Amino acid sequence: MKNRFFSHQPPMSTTQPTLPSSSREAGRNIGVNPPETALTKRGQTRLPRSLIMVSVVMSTALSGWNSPVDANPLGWDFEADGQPEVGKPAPGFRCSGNCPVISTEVARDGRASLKSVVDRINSETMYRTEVRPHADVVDLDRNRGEATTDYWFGFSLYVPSPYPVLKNPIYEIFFQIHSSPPDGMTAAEYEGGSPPLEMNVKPESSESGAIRVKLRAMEMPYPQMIDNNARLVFNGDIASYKTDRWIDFVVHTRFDYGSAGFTQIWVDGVLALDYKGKTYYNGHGDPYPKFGIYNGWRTRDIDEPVTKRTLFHDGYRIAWGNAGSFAAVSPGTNSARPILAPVLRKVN
Ligand SMILES: [Ca+2]
Repeated sequence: MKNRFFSHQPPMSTTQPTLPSSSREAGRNIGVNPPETALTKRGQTRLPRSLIMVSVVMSTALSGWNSPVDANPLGWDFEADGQPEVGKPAPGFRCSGNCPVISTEVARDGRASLKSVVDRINSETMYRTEVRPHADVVDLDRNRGEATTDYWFGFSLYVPSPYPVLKNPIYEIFFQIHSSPPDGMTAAEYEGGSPPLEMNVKPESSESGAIRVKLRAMEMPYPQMIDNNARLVFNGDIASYKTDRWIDFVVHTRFDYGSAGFTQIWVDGVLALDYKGKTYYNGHGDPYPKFGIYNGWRTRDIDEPVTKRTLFHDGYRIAWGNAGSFAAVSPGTNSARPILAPVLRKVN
């Protein structure tokens, strides 16, 4: 397992260049203004597998997410039998703050994506609209000294314009890996802090900006009692973005507070971050992934002309161990084949 990180073939040279540019563009455009004929054709070719997946989804949903379905990679395309439940939260997830909802305004694949809105004035929670997979669906593991599982996350992000620079700039997280309390400890007792991995949009105009990544780790024993800045092991802009287009991300990481850790991030198929070193908090519980939008608006009454932020996510995949690879989770790779509907990994 230790050698996997070094022995797998470089994704850039194996997957992305082999994608026909037309299929990539088709993936990007479908759902923005989907021609009826294209949709019909797509639906027909996908039908048999879709039916199988729907039956799996229905049986698992009805049984309370405890069906003995075991899948790796896990995937969500935010569709349901080609009939997205617009305005509803996505099945298989739990909301953190406000609920992101399924939308057909834009889609990376299929007809729908997940829309996350934070409205500082009108949202019930003014700073957070995120989802995380149910704990019995995704169960990540940290390195406890012998485990060396590495994880792959793939998703596509759409930043709609205008997405203006804030008068009072603040973090705007669209994907994060969060830590959890040490085994046996309640959330109330937990000295947690900022996420070990966070990915932000940092607007530089209403139509463009930077992808800012922060990685945090702590090697000393829990409780560390140091501030979030002291935990930073990486803090930088890894890529730029433009609004009104899908941006494909692949994150490959191993959660470790020592030398076995690493984090690689590809943006649109280009390796934009290749970090080696500690990636997690010693003594904390297992990590979990979240996405949506999480910013720092803590009061509704501030001098900030921008009152609302909207982001879209689609083509979300998680893979680990031997099933993990760039191709297994990359939205670009997946545009050529059906993405799994919500499935379960764990029994009990
Ligand atoms: Ca979709």
